[in-house]
Amino acid sequence: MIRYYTAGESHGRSVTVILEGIPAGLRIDREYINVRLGRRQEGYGRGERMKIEKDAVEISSGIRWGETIGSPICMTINNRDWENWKDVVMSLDAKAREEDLYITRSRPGHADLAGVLKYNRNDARDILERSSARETAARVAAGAVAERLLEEFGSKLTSYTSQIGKVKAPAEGMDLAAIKKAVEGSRLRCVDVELERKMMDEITRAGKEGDTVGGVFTVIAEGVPVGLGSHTQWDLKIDGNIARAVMSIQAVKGVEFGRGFALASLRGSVVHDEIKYDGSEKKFYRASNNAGGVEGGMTNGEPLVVNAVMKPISSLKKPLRSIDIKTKKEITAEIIRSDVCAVPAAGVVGEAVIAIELARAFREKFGGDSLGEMKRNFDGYLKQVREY
Ligand code: EPS
Repeated sequence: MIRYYTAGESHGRSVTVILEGIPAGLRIDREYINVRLGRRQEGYGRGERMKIEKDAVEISSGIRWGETIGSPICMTINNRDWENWKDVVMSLDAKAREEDLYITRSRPGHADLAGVLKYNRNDARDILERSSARETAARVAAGAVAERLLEEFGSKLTSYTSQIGKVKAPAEGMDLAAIKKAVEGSRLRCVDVELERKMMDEITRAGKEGDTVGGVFTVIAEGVPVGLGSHTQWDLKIDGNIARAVMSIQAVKGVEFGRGFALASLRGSVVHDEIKYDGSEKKFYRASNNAGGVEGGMTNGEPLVVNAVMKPISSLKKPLRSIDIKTKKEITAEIIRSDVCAVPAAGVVGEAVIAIELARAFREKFGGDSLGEMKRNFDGYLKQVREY
């Protein structure tokens, strides 16, 4: 089974991921992972921190001579900023403690308050360091390996920014290749140059006002075979597992498949995707894709389309009212260096976590300790579907 754990604080030495269950014999190099790490760092609206970091992965296990060997893959991304924090704020040494540095003015919308109460801490830094979206660098590294595995089976993914604030930029009528081409040169991973400018204006305005702005990112996967996931048990349903993975991305507050919440106001007769059959390809397909590629907890062979809402970041330059956790007095919340908008980065993370969920479903369905074994099983299944 594919599973992973991350570790690391935002201003600690590094973030790390241990990824298990990738079959032996998958070719992968660091550059493939680093390109994706670089993408996660981009985007108009990021703060000063991204000028400090230049994320690159160090691999300490699981890969030998450019190939996976079936053992857990351990990957680390060092935090360059740690140099500025290691002696005092993030020191491991008890003698470095400075109570004057405690963060007690918890930010509305952040993990600060629930975290200090739950873990019985006096300094919200003990919470915010780990709840920080810095952790997502580790998930992108794991996602890159998963994406490499999916490539071997003809499945491809990308993400784009479909909304920033009030500006919407759908990729209607565009396939994955066209989306990929459009977003790679864009500072917001937006498919339309004119709308991208409007999105940038939204971010500039919010930043000038000491505010933040959220949006929606979309992840699309093509070439996903029919039958990943299962209708037979709640925790085998692929949409459930993908939704959980995407919801776990920092600041995501909603996930939908295909037309999602818009389906509420439509009749069944216009919602459900009619079934067709292509005799020459020997393939069932759908006349539309309102379901976003999943029915009954299983992929149906159409592109997987997932949208996720990212709330505006909760660290504000013009802070909201709050209560000091020490004095219990009304104050304004802590002002912390942060981003004005990180929706494009969240899209790259969305891509990564969905790649991991798809890879997990592949491994569950096709088994195999080596890539060759997995491919034989996959080819046998495709034959069964074709000859149905
Ligand atoms: C974050 C705050 C900012 C972001 C950070 C997430 O960091 P800092 O407090 O150092 O300015 O830049 O994101 C990253 C470091 C990253 O790599 O994405 C937060 O509070 O969540």
